Amino acid sequence: MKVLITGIAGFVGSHLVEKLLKKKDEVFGTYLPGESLENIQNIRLSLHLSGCDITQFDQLSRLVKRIQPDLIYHLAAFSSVGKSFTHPLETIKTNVYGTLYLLEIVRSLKKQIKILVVGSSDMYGKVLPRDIPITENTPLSPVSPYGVSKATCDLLAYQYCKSYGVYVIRARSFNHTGPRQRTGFVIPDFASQIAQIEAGLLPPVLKVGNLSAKRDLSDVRDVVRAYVKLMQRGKAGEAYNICSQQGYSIKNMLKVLLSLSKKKITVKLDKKRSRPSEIPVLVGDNTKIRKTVGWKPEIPLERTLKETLDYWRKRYKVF
Ligand code: A2R
Ligand code: GDD
Repeated sequence: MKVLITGIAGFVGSHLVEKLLKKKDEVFGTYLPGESLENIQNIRLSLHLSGCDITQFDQLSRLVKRIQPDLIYHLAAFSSVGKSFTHPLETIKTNVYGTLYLLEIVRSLKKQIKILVVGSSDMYGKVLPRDIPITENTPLSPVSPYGVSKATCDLLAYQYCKSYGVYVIRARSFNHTGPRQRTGFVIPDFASQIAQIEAGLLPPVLKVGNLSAKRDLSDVRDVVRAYVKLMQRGKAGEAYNICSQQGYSIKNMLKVLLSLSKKKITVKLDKKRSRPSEIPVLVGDNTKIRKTVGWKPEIPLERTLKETLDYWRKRYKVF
């Protein structure tokens, strides 16, 4: 199989490519020219890498036509919900146009190519308490530029499948974390500060944003396993929640991370980390993917949090 991953050097892309190489797939990947390739430095020689800005139709078109992949995992995106509030244009341009261009390029090719479009639970937005856990039929009510962009990509994927017969599978991923996720997301934000405090690089004060939100958090390695299974068994045009079906408060996740450190650390609210509109609860129902694709999460949250903290400890040379 010739597989193309857009956004291969990002957090999820770097875990997905490791999994695909074990399956002996031939992997092609795109990165944004200028971005760091650190996440994939150990496997670079096993891949075909190309710089490509997905907002440039001609670049993307030349690349896909040259590779002629059988499968495309579309991960490249502006991925931060928090930053999307201050960068709405860049968010919409990258996510909506990038996805639309890819769908349009695939539509124009004679070859049948399967695409997995990676969406987000953020597209569900502020759901009513009676709609928790969220199923794939819950209405989309996004409240961030990022959520709007991902809702649009999800609908474009649906329309390209129904109108033009493009084989698109719509993944709706809830929160996921693990080693290599960069700061700007809650777990690396907390874990990187703890590691810096342990290394003596920061005073023992951990800055946090809103701790009352509840999220459904999975391990990135479980999530990439879901992507591979969806590519094998997912139905064209269908949407699938990828989630643990467990709601964890951010406060409790912080408690677990702090309990893994011997340092006495105080917690301080940093108003700059709050958002103009916050989704209080995002917990998904994973019945559909369990029943139709045969996926379930396997890695316990405690292990994910410990391995993420250890990743940051290694970066700051705590050990
Ligand atoms: O932002 P950078 O320089 O790290 O590059 C990101 C890349 N990217 C692009 N690639 C091509 N053309 C663009 N215009 C463009 N803008 C950004 O996509 C990064 O390497 C990759 C996305 O990876 P992460 O930001 O690490 O996100 P993550 O967590 O791997 O998310 C994968 C997918 C995304 O669609 C998220 O929205 C979704 O899962 O949650
Ligand atoms: N980033 C961050 N940093 N968030 C914090 C902090 C902090 O210091 N303190 C509290 N939070 C809260 C946020 O306000 C939010 O309620 C929650 O922690 C999770 O924030 P993020 O980790 O930034 O994730 P997200 O839920 O906004 O978005 C992530 O999950 C989506 C799937 O639901 C991202 O990974 C998206 O790309 C992904 O699509």
